[in-house]
Amino acid sequence: MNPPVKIAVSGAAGQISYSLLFRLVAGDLLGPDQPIVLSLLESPAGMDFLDGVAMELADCASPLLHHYSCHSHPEAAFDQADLVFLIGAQPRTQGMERRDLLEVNAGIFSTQGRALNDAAKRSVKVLVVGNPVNTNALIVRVNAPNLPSENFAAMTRLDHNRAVSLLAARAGCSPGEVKGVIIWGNHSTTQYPDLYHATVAGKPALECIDRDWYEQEFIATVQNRGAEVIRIRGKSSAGSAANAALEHMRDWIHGTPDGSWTSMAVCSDGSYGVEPGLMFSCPVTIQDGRWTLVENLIIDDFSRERMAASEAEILLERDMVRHLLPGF
Ligand code: NAX
Repeated sequence: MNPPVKIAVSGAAGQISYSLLFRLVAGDLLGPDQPIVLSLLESPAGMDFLDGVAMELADCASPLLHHYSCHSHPEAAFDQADLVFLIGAQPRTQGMERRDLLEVNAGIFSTQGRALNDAAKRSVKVLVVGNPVNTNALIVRVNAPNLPSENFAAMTRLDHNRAVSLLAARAGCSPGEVKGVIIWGNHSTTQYPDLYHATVAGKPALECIDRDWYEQEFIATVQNRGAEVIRIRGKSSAGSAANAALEHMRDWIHGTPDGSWTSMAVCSDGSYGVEPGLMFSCPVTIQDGRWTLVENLIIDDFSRERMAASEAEILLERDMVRHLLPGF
C-alpha cells in the first residue's frame, strides 16, 4: 500500500460534505489501493454535528481510511494536507445583501488562505466550493502568497456537468458523447455556457440542436439551474455538487482524457482579454497534475459580450473585498 494521502475538507458537517466524504472513503477519488487520512474542519457551532458524521465514517470500516481527525482551527486541519476541499461557507440569510455575504465569507476565506500558506504541503491542490466561489478562491489564493497560484481553483464543474447533460438530452445522446463544452466566468447567473466549440458524437453541437434553443433557453437554464433545484427540492444542490467536486479533483490529479477539456475557475493570465489575476472559469486540459488553459479558441461577438458581463461581475465582487487582498 502507498503512504496515505491527507485530504482536508471544510464545512465537513454540511450537506455537500455528507455526500462527498463517503465517496472519498470508498476510494472514488484516488482508487482502491490508496489509503487516505481525512482532516475535517467545521465552525465551532458545527462541531457536535461533525462528531456524528465522524462516527458514521468510522462505521464504514473502510480499509482505505487510515485515520480521521476533527478540527475547528484551520491551521490544524490543513497541516501537511495534500488535497483540500473548501466547502464550508456562511449561507445567505434573509435580509442579507450580497455585499454582506461577500464580507462575511471573505473573512472566513482570508483566514483559511493564511492557514494554508503556513501549514499545507507546498504541492497542495485547493478546490474552493463555498460561495461566492470565484471571489472566495481569489481571497484564499492571495492570502497564501507562498503557494503557487496554480494550486488554487474554484468549482464550476457542476455548471459544466449541467450544460453537458442538458445538451445531451436535447441532442438525444449520452453525456459521454458530448465534448468541448465550456463554462466561462463566474459561478453565478452571469456565467456563460458556451457551445461554439462543443461536439456531440463528433459533430459540431450547434449543427445538432437549433440555435434559437441554444440562445433563448439553454444558456438561461444552465445559469439558473441551481435556483431551480432549490425551488423544487427545498435545498441547494448537494449530491451533484459533491459529485462535481470529486470529478474536478479527480481530473486535476489524474488528467483529462486525450483530446478533451473541462471547465475550472483558475487564475487568469490575461488570455481572452480577462483581467489578470481574477479567478475566471475557462477550458483547461490537465496532465501530470497540472492544468493548462486552452488557448486560441475563436471567440465571436456573441460569446465575447457574455464573457465580459461575467468578468464585470467578478471585478465588482473583487472591489468589494479589496481590503482583504494584500498586494493585489
Ligand atoms: P451547508 O450549510 O449544508 O454546510 C456548510 C457547512 O459549513 C456547515 O456545516 C457550517 O457549519 C460550515 N461552516 C460555516 N463556516 C465555517 C467555517 N468558517 N469553517 C468551517 N466550516 C464552516 O452548505 P452546503 O450545501 O454543504 O454548501 C456549502 C457551500 O457550497 C455553500 O456556500 C454553497 O452555496 C456552495 N455551493 C457551491 C456550488 C458550486 O458549484 N461551486 C454548488 C453547490 C453549493 O451551492
